[in-house]
Amino acid sequence: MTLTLQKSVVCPYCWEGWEPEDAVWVSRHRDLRGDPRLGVDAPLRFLPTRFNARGLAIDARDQVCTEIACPRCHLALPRAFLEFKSLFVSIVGAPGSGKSFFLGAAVNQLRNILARQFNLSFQDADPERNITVTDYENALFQQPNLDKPVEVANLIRKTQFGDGAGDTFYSVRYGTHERRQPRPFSFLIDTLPGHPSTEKAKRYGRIMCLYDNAGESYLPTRQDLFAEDMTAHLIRSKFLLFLFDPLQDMGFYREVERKSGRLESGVRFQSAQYVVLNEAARRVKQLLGGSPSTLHEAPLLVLVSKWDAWKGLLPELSAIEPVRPASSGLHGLDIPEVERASAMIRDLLNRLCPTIVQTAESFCREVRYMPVTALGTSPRPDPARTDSRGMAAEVIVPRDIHPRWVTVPFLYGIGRFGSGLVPVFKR
Ligand SMILES: Nc1nc2c(ncn2[C@@H]2O[C@H](COP(=O)(O)OP(=O)(O)OP(=O)(O)O)[C@@H](O)[C@H]2O)c(=O)[nH]1
Ligand SMILES: [Mg+2]
Ligand SMILES: [Zn+2]
Repeated sequence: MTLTLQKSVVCPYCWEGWEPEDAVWVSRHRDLRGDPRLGVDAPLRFLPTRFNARGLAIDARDQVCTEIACPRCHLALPRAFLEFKSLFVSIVGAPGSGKSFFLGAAVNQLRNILARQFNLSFQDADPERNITVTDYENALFQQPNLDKPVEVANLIRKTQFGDGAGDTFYSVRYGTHERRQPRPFSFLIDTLPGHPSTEKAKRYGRIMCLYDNAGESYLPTRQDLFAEDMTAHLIRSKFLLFLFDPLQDMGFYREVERKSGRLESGVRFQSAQYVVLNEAARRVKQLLGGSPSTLHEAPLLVLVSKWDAWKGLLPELSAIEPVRPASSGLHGLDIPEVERASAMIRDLLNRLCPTIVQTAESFCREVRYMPVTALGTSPRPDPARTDSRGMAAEVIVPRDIHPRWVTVPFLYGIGRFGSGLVPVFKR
């Protein structure tokens, strides 16, 4: 099979654009070590002059190489990046807002519904890095005993800073200067036979790169030299996801409590969440160099998390995903339904925590609001177990986990920026 290469590749770590022929290769022979960017133990990167019959480069000690790397930052990347366009997506949210749970639930559901309803394959483009998400998925959906309550806080650990195998960044040296480059989770979304786009010669597939930071990276008070490096993906993203946790918002929480009585014990009020969104907006505007009043062009999807706990506030909002069968036998996203939900949630937020709406709408030109719940069922306190603060720990029965609307933000984004991969219904 002949490969069709992209005209230009954008590195998912440093965002430098380059042509596929400029890719450097990663040496295989164990004696070929030492790289100015990645350190003395990293395999040597080289521009090949010899290839084998399968087009794989041969290193200076005659070993056949399989890995390529970015010519600028020297980080290895899957070869699929040479063949498919990428689609960058940033996830922003305060610590504990539910980003990791959401990601685990969304990726798991995308694996199922994209094939079944949209004739698309959804595969790990970088399985090594994606292990973290796979672990989230396993925690949520592969518990050995479906009926034994599990402590929610132990299901998925807090996202850490770090540069181990499954961790969030790489350290790269540019002369005397060190940078931290975030490692996205990456997924190859491609058409399966029967998808309307496969009839055309062009390649429609996309590599979706998801950047998930620890919530702390967005706190303006954090004295982190690298926070800006770690969040520079914001300006590359086609769309931005902001996870807003209504249970960490005093005004919203009080309303939930008023409507549904006592809530879970795990609630923590941290600093106001608009601060996190504001900090993301400030960095985007600073990096793009425009005036602070210019609105950013990428759509912002404000995802109001933990819907299971606040669904009583908007009983008319349907838990059924806004996905409808189309005449082609495939499914499409029902945009009017998404807009209707967005308008309802905007009204609710405007009433209970208007600073979120104001901050979002002074950041991006287009803002949509969506409900999401990774669990679908609210955890309950188990008096027999105590958490680290000595309170009754929150537990959930694995069989009761039913995520809602978690794929909608991705279907919406892929529908808009994935050139025909996901059909949409308009009014
Ligand atoms: N009720 C409810 N609680 C949830 C849901 N998703 C997450 N939580 C709770 O929120 C906590 C934090 O969720 P995480 O996904 O770890 O939050 P995060 O945004 O990744 O946090 P950092 O890694 O600290 O940035 C979890 O321990 C759960 O207790 C949900 O869908 N419903
Ligand atoms: Mg996390
Ligand atoms: Zn690079």
